[in-house]
Amino acid sequence: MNTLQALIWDVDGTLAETERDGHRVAFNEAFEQFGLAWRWSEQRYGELLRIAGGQERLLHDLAGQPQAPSDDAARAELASQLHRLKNAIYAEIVAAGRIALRPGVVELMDDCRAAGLPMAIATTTSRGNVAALLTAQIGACWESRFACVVCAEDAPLKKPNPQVYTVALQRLGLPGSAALAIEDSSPGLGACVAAGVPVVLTRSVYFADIPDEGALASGPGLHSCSGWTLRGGAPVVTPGRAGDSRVDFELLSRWHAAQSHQPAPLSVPARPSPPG
Ligand code: XBP
Ligand code: MG
Repeated sequence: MNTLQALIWDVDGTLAETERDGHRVAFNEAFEQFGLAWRWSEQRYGELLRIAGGQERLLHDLAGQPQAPSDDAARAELASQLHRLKNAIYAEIVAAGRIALRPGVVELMDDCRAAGLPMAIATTTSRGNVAALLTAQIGACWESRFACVVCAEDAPLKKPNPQVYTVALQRLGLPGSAALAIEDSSPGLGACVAAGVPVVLTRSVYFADIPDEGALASGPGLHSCSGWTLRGGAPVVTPGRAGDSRVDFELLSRWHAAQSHQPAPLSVPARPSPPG
């Protein structure tokens, strides 16, 4: 049997709902400080989230903004400056404790610690942003909870490219099949599938309706087993277990073990086309 040997966490959307009230608000504040006239609405930001990576997202949008410089190099420089400022503002927002971890996250982290299961982080965002969020939510020694923390600086090819997961697996010294990832988005799902890491989808606000093709299981959050579906239609919970209990270490281990008995099923989900 293929035993679960590590749990790999995505950050934005999975550990916390950071996008709408964190990154988006910080981007808009950066536009304002730069004297730029446009702002990203909640809906527009949702469309732009199909592009992973804040700077890449910004560059994509700038290409269609009449006010932005027409020269490529000047646009790239503006994107870089705006992104730096956005990250500083974002760090202030999360350091102030304005964005909480999603329900069930801390409990599952505690389960893993109690069970001696190594945890890792694999994210498209920067180390500074992760540190700001987790220092505020877990404490100054947050990093000691993780066997490795792989961020944009370590893996510049953004999800759905599998790089961030292949680097995490290298550092963990594990094949993908021995780990389990928790993700919230289409790019995240695509990265896991391409890296051969079984993945559980905890749907976030901006990715509430995405297809779960390639995911081992998908559901609304770790705080409860209700609303979850398992690949192949297997029962989510085992007999004798309360249906409203949370998604805990034992349940994840069972799901992971069950999928390792199934024939290799994963197909790469179609990559959504960039927003117009
Ligand atoms: C989600 C992302 C990130 C954030 C913004 O990352 O795509 O780009 O939206 O962060 P995750 P940056 O892999 O954690 O879901 O501006 O630092 O890129
Ligand atoms: Mg995410």
